[in-house]
Order: sequence, then structure tokens, then C-alpha cells
Amino acid sequence: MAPVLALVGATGAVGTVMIDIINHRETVPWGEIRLIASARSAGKKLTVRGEELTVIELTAEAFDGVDVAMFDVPDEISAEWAPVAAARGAVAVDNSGAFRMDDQVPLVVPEVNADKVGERPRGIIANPNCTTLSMMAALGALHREFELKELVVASYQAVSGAGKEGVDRLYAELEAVAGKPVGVSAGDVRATLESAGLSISDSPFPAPLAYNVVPSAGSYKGDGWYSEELKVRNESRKILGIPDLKVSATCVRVPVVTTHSLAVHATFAREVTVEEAHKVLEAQPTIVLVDDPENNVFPTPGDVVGEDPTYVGRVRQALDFPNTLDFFVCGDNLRKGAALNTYEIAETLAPQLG
Ligand code: 2RA
Repeated sequence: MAPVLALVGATGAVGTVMIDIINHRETVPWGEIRLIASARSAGKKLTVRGEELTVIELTAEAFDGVDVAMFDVPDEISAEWAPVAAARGAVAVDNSGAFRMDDQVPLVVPEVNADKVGERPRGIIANPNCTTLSMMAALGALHREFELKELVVASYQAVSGAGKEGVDRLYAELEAVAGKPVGVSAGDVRATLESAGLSISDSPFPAPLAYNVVPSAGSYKGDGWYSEELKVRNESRKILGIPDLKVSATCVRVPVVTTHSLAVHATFAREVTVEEAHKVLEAQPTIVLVDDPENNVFPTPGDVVGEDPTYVGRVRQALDFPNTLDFFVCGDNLRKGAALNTYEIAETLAPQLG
């Protein structure tokens, strides 16, 4: 019998992208697709592959008969309900941060470590954070060939990483500064926002995003580090299977709606030429190489938003660092960075279930 797929968080931002992904798949391996959400959203009707489905309330019984349950909900909801789904016999594929660093839970990017989906003693598989995910297809492919030793990363993260609230805030700020000659003296953007009633204390970001960049993403974790930076380090090590990989990240929020970008400085066990790197990246089906700097051809988030692949460009040998490549990556944080990778994990599982 074809396996049954459940989507928990069907009406949220990532859930909506997930349904779009399912609707646009040429074929799906599922017998039934079940939509689950909070009591507040239960009863809503959504169209999935031409069929109108009614969203049902998140309860233990909702998982009866389910083979794969994808979770696109906040950490605390996943922490409570993914084990319930697993206890009812489903494999829970979780897109929250609740289980990513649990030793009993594999952290999977199918094109890097699909073999790990079978090692799930808790019946749960975790999906990485979107910042890590945006560079994993490229790093996984390069690591397989050249053995990654060290990683230094700077992120340029879109506001949709902070949810709808982040997107609404950026639009509101841009409206407040539109047509005004600001961004020319210290604090003038902040003052303009304040006088438009957009106090920073009400923002999901700790500084203005309009005409600005903000070197803080996630929550502050002490010793100078924000959560997004620690996730890049810990998750990269786990996905690539290099527990002692040297990693340092600086995560920055930028006024982009969707698509995270990363400047990557990656050191390998030996010298890697640009031609060799291009060959490896071109051979990876989930990567699009856009790298012709002479003609100003490179990826930008504005050209990548809504796309499934990871776009890579600006590949070059670091002038002063042996065995090191620098490159720039753009990945849609709501697609490969969240919904798409979760769905690809579910697809990887499908032939083994049902
Ligand atoms: C962000 N990576 O961009 C986070 C979302 N999970 O804020």
C-alpha cells in the first residue's frame, strides 16, 4: 500500500510552501496526504494535488495510520508532538530546532548523507536550520572530493527567516523611509522609524533593517555568539560527519525578503583549482553554478528567490590561504532551507514504508 504522509503545521508559512512543493511534484509516492494544524486552523480547506483537503486538529489520533509525519511548527510543538507521532508508528521528519543535536536523531540533507535516514532510534529525523542548509549541497559535494578541513562563513540572511513578522517589519520600515533622504547621518533611519511609530522595541530585529544590515541572527547565547552562528558550526559538523571540523560563522540579517546568502571560505586537505571545484559543483544536480565574474554573472538572492536549487558563484582560490576556496552561495531559505529539504527526506523514506 502506498504510504500515508501527514503535514503538521499545514497552514503556517513553511507549511504553505510545502503544499506548493507537493503540488508541483511531477508524481508523489503517497496514498493519502493528511493536513494537520492547531485547533485554531482545523476545518480550513486547502487544495493539494487538485483535491480539497480539510485540515484536522493536532491530536495523537491524527497520526493513526500515518507513515511519515513532516513537522513545520515551533520547537516546543515539535518537542511535544514528534515523539507522539513516532510512538504511533510514523517517522517524524522535523523542521524545528528541537532534535537537531540529539545523538539519537539523524540530521539529514539527502544529497549529502541520505544513508543516515535509516539510523533513527527515536523514529525522528531532523531537518537542518536554513542557514546551514543553504551551503550544504555545495560543501557536501566539495568535501566528498577534496576533504574539508576548516570553514569560515559570513551569512546575509533574509527577513523571512524570522517569519511573517520579519517580512511585515521590513515592508513597514521601507514604507516609512520611502522617498526620504535618510541613511546619511548616524541614527537618522532609526529616528525616522520612531517618528513613524516603528519603535525598535516592537521589531523582531534589534536595529533597523531599512538601509542597514544587522549583525545578529537568532538569540544571543553568550561569549559573543548568536544562536544562528552556533547552529552553523554544530550542524555542519554533524551533517558532514566531521566532529572536529573547525568552523567560525558571523550571521548578519539583511534587507532581503527571502533567500539566504553566504560567503564561504573553505579549506581542504589539498589545493583545489577553480576548474576542479566547478567540475564537482556542476556535477551536483541540486546546484546551479553561476560563475562568470568577468561579465558580472554571479548569484544574488533577488534572482534566486522561489528556486529549488542552491546557486553558487564567485568561486576563487584564496590568495593568502593555502588549499582554500572562497565562494558565494544563495539558497531560498523557505524552499531548500526548510520545506523542500524536509520533503526530500520524506521522499527518500517513501520506498521503505507503506
Ligand atoms: C533565520 N535561520 O534566518 C533562521 C530561521 N530558521 O532566522
